[in-house]
Amino acid sequence: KKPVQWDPTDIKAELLKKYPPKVARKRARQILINEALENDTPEILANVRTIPGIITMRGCTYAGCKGVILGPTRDIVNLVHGPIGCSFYAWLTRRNQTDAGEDGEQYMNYTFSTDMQDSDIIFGGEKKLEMAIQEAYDTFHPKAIAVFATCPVGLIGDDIHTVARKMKEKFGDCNVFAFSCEGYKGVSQSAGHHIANNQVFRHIVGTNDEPQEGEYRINLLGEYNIGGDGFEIDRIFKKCGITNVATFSGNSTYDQFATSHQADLNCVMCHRSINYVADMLETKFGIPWVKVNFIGAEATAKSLRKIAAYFGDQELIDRVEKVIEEEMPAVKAAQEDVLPRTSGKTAMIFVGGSRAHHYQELFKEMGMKTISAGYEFAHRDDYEGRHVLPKLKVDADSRNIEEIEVEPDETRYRPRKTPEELKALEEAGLKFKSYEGLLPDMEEGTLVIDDLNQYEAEKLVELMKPDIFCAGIKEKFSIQKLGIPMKQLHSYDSGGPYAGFKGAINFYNEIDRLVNSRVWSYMKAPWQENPQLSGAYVWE
Ligand code: CFN
Ligand code: HCA
Repeated sequence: KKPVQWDPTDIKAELLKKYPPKVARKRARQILINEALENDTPEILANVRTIPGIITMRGCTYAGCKGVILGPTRDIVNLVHGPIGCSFYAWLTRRNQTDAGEDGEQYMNYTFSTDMQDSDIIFGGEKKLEMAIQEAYDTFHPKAIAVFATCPVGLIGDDIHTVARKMKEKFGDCNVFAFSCEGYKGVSQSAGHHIANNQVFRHIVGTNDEPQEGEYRINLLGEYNIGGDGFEIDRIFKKCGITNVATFSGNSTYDQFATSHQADLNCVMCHRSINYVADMLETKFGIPWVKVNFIGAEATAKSLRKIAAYFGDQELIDRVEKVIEEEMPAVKAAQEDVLPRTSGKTAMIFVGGSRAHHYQELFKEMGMKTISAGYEFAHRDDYEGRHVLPKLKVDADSRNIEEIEVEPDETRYRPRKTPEELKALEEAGLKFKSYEGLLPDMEEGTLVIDDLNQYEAEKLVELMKPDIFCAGIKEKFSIQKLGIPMKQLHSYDSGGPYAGFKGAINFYNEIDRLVNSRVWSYMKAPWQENPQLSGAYVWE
């Protein structure tokens, strides 16, 4: 292939060429040529409705609530009120892993559904829901049952909250609560995260004051144990002597949520999905939060140092350094092995609301450059790397979502550090409520695209020919048919973990195999069979 240095302006124009003028105007604001300069890059339009007719990569509000936030909890029965398809297609496909622990209580492998039929739509489904809750209770006697609304439930007006309340009172020893997370609400999964966070906070967080054991107590917010990521992070925490009170929500239990207000620090991994809980825990219980990232070996080391710096104990600081020293040689060896084969290669990442940023770290460690990336549903603050810009307070997707008022709970409010201590930590470089964003972290001239769609994905690959394309299952096969290796960064295909030190090694090896496999050269992409247009992006 003949190397050509593409001008990102041309690429953008090519992507927009096929659209009618009105669509092109809107998409133009969601496709941005990054200037990578502090705030000089124009604003990106994000968290807005997908134009009907466009085949988006996004999911729905129900997916964000039931699938993303509550799905990975292991001892809450997650009961879907709706047609069976909504349950079936969410059944273990996200690959959030579980370990039943000592109590053995875990319902993740089941799919609980009311299996709504036409007659339930016509005559109402509340009775059926009540029976399903009763059946789940009689069979399993769980600590809690969560009920999720799907689109038809909202349309016919079943009152799931009243049913839940009635059953909770009837049982006495089982918390039953419901989520109005109909798929059509909001503009993406993001609305579902918000709805889930609100209800988890209202119904579970802070309900158990029984003192918890352990030193250096943190909560890990926004880590879902995909491919066992959470297990690797917990392994590292344990080695460092850091107590993880609750993960929101990978392999979590009801009791972990209930006692999470006893932690001293919240570590936020995926800001997009869980920032609401971080804010509410801070307001009500005075727990500060810092942003962490365990994707990438360097990022992992940096995050561990951040946690140690917060607690400030020399013993912890030393132990963290020792763990980094012990883990790094294997990481470096794997890096050195792959670098000659991976350096200079290019990647594209289009996933969710945080991984399109986090995974650039891992590619950098392999000498690879991310030439184009974007989120499906992130908000502008995720792109820009700021926590809730004042002018962004009203999210497009919060039009349907109640804002819950949270007041400081003076009786249980426990300032972890004095304001002076927090200020001193900030001055020493520990930033609270802050995180790096995708735009400032990406290089100048890279293309940042919000809510990429089927058509643009194929066009982008055709024009820029990356060495690897990362997205989800809907994109996988159409991209592979273009002769480009495709890695799922949602479910990790069948791989993982990729977090932490061991995860980084797994990732280097897998990507090395993918970008250097000769199998792709046997494919004939449409532009090879009909070569009117040819070129590749070269990284100088
Ligand atoms: S595990 Fe997370 S990391 S929670 Fe979120 S924004 Fe989804 S399910 Mo898919 S892989 Fe993805 Fe992120 Fe946070 Fe996963 S990038 S889209 S809603 N996501
Ligand atoms: C969701 C879940 C998803 C989908 C992944 C994919 C996940 O948004 O409904 O498209 O492959 O990670 O499982 O994001």
